[in-house]
Order: sequence, then C-alpha cells, then structure tokens
Amino acid sequence: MARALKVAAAQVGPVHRSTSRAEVLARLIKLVEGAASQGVQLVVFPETTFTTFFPRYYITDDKELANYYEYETEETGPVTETKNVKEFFDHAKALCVDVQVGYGEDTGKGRYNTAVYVSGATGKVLNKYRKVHLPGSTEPFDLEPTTTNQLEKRYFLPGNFGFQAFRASSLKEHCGGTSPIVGQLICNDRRWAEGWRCYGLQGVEILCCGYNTTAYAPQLWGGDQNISREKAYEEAMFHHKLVVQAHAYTNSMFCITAARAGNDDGRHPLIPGSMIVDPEGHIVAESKTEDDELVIAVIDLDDCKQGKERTFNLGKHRRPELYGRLVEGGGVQPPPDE
Ligand code: CDT
Repeated sequence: MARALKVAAAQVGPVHRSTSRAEVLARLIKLVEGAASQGVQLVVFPETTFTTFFPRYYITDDKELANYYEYETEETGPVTETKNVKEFFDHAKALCVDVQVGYGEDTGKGRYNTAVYVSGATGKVLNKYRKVHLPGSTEPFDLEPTTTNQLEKRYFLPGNFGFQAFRASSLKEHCGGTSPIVGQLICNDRRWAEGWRCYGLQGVEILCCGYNTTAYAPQLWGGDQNISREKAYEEAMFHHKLVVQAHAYTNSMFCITAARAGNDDGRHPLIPGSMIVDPEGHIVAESKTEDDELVIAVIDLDDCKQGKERTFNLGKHRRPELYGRLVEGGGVQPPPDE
C-alpha cells in the first residue's frame, strides 16, 4: 500500500434535546481516544456533532436556540479555541488525530451549518465548509412540539464557501510524501451530484460527510404518506447508500460518512449507516449499531487512480461545452409540448 491511511467514521448515538454539551463532549472524546488507540489518523464526526439535531424543532425561545450554536467571532477566534468545545479539539491534538466535525456556527453576522477539518499535528483548522443545500422549510408545517420538522432554512444561511478542496498536509508523511486531497459535504449535500463533481474536478481523494437523516418523516419526503416505519427506515438507508456509493464511484474517491444515529427524545429516529466507501463504490466498512461506534478501515489513496485515469478521466472524457444547463439558474425547464 503506497499511500495508506487508517481512517474512521465516528457514529454518534442518541443526543436528546436535554443532553448537555458536557455529556456529548465526553462521548466524543471517548470516540477520538478509541480511534487513536487503534492507530487511526483521521476521524469524521457527524453534522451538528455537539448538540441534538435542533432544526427538527420549532424553537420559539431565543435563548434555547442560541445555545445550539458555537460562537466564532474575531474575538473568540476559531471554533477550536471556543470555551464550550475547546476540550474536544485539545484532545484530538494531543492524540495527533485529524478530525472533521460539524456544528452550528454563529459568526455574529450569520448562522451556518458548518464543518471544520482540523489538523491533529497542529490543532489548526485546515478548511471550513458551510452546508450549501439546506433542506426543508423556513416555516414549520406543524406546531406540535412532538413533530419532526426540518427547519434548516430557518436556522441557517446557505453556505457561501462553495466546494473548495484542500490538502490535508497533516497526513503527508503517512501518505508517501503527497498530502491527500480532501473535500467536505454536510448531509443533504451528498444527494446533489453538483458538489461531488466540483470536488472530482479538484482531484479529491477523500470526501468527508457527516449527517442527520431522519428515519421516519414521510410528510417531508412526499410519496406514500402511509408508509410503515420499517419501510421508511429501509428507504432512507437505501437512498443514503445509493447516493454515496454512486457519487464516490463516478468521482473516483473514497468517502467517509458519519451518522448521528438512533432515537432522539424517544420519538425522532435517525438512520445509522456510517460507512467508508471506496472509489469503485464498494462499502469497505459499515456501522452495526445505532449507538456511539467507530467504523474503521485502512484505505490506499492510490486506489483512486484507476477511476481518475480511466473511466472517469474528467479531462479526457467530459464535454463541458454541452453542460451549460447545469450552471443556469432556475429549476426544471421541460421542452415545449407541441
Ligand atoms: N440534515 C439533513 O440535511 N437531512 C436531510 C433530510 C432530508 S428530509 C427532507 C437529508 O438529506 O438527509
């Protein structure tokens, strides 16, 4: 294995509305310690890792809402230095493990659904990504506190950094002297081919993606409103795996996906399905529970070469002069029906 890395998805089990950050932090630290003790060099954590997935609630109490974000201003410095979560990042640095972690970011000027990639060697943020595709609505469809809403458009602005790949220089030595090229997505982004291809065009070798995917919310998905809970769960898992495996394959990259999983508050189920997928689209490791769990694999980045140089040699086979529609505004424009 010429450019081998040991990587992990850190699946995080139920985090309830009442679960404290201190409890979550202790669990995350246990996961990163477990990974380090097994020689893992990169751990991917879920979307909104430090709190419950709060966009499912219609929150009218501003103080409660404010508590779901990390405050990152010129005064506080990067999230890694902020008092609520610094302890976690300090542990990752002490253990020399790279981490990607998702969180609600409040800059003082705007709120975003964000993920940072942090070097284990230096503790510095190597890249920050803000979720581009925010699912759901601004207004709740049901005011019942027990309802699973999807209010990301209410609580976050759409990401404004685009899909910028970067070199994980922290992993250079482990990777035969050439730093891995890394891309980041957050949850719903993984369902959109556009982001993956932007990363494919930058030669990304490892795509890191955390998520919170509800296992039962037919009112959000459309389709059969009377679907059983079992069938809905199966469908959600099927679509999650379908998009990740297909897009990893068509862009010739590894993908590490990390779930916030399990039944939050006993009534908001989230799928597990944390996995590591190879550039041919195969699942090489996958979670077995709905709880805190490490999914670990050794990956060789040279395995990206075959797809990148042959079937999906983007420079050789793409026909961008014919793809104009992809960057035009608006939605579907069917041909006229004469
Ligand atoms: N967190 C997140 O983006 N969840 C969405 C749910 C979509 S349900 C309409 C997802 O794509 O998994």
